[in-house]
Amino acid sequence: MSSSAQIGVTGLAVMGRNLARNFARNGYPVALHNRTVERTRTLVEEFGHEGDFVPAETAKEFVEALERPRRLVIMVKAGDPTDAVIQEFAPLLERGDMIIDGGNAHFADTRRRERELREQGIHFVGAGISGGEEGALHGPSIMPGGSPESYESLGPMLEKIAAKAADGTPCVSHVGPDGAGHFVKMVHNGIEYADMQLIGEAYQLLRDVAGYSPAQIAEIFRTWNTGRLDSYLIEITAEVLSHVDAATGRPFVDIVQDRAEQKGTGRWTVQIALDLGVPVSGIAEAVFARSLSGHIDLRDASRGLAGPKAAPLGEAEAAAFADRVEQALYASKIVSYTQGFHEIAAGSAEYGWDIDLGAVSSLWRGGCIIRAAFLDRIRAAYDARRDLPSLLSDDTFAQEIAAAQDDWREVLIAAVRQGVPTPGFAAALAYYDALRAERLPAALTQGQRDYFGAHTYRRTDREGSFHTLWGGDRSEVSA
Ligand code: NBP
Repeated sequence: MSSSAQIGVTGLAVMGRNLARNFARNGYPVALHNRTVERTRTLVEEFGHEGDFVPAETAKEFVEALERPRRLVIMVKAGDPTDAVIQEFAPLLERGDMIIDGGNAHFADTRRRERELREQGIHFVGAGISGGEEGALHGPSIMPGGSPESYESLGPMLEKIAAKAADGTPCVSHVGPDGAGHFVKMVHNGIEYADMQLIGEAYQLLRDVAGYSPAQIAEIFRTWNTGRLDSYLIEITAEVLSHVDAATGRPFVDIVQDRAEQKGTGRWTVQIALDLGVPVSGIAEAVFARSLSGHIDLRDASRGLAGPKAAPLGEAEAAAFADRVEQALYASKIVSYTQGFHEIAAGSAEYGWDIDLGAVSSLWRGGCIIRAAFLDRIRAAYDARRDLPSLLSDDTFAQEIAAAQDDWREVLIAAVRQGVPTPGFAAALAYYDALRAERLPAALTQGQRDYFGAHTYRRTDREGSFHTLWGGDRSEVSA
């Protein structure tokens, strides 16, 4: 077999197959491999005409088909299958070759794999890929980690197959060393959870407080999609809400069971945020909201609990309320992204990745699920000040929230009055109010901790740690 392929893909289920086709359609000869050979054969039979494919049935044939340094993309199920594939291929590779893992790996696994392979002189690139099967075929958002050297070799190819933002920039760039790419992909998914939860809350408010039908709400979302909320998720929300079930003639949204599912990455975002001490309360509420929706027995047992008796708004008030919901949604979205970028900054500091947050926002402008016009503004905020402490410190965002906050609060008041659960909106506002507060009750918490556990506290007026003798004469001692 000739060493003719510029890149190889092993793992040819939906994602790998489409990614391989994407490389081939862009003029790169692609070696193909899959554990079950049938998938390789089917791909060549169905799409062989799309480009230059080099099918291989064994690992050895596959590796031999690749030009050097070899670029080998793994698109298999994350976890043990990825380790199994690495163990199969690594002994066949040479120093300078590259293994690119495009699966949804946990960044800690990517760090481990990168370290182990580096010892053998092999570059391991953990690349977060977002956009599902359509993205893989037509242009995903790609978040590669690994060594800068590997990006020099891979970058031009990835830039060719990646989605392009509206200004033509490819949605790919080197995120940072070892697990940085998969970390950023993980936070992307956490933000995606939060975006979806906030949209869900907006829908529920428009339905239960304003009294709109799903079709009317679809129109409202279509209007919002022409403004600052312009995004893929708002666009598809309108499509889903306007869809009518053919079997029953009812709105599609009413015939779908209200139990949301989740994969690992949203949960990981929250778990890692807890480890890093980053308050991603909006993302956490989104994960918990999906979890709550799935506790059917608990929900069945609780349906009869008392709720408020408020009536929906009248027609005249409903339109004004919809405008307020738009403000609340936008302000809450700014907070979700603020929290997500805080987590990336914290991960970057913890692991020494030096991630450019503005560049990350650019990566998400096309191809991925959270693509949105809004990301250009985040880019502008970080371009204006690379060490921005938080998106809320950016003048433009701060001014927008200032303009939105009265409506944001009114929407939450209405939600509470009507008994509509809005954990995402509420968490976002609480985060905002907590950050801008002059004083937090953490002072009281410290007093309690000192009382029951002699945990000590710091004073506002002097340096040092102190303890009050609560069980004695309540005098203060230096600790
Ligand atoms: P799956 O996650 O369903 O994995 C199926 C592939 O893994 C098949 O090629 C299968 O080979 C291979 N595989 C398994 Br399972 N165990 C293996 C083993 N021990 N050794 C070798 N190969 C093994 O595929 P997918 O949905 O295309 O996703 C691929 C990756 O991309 C995953 O990590 C996923 O999380 C990630 N991702 C998916 C999406 C999406 O929208 N689906 C989006 C972004 C990222 P076989 O054919 O022989 O069974």
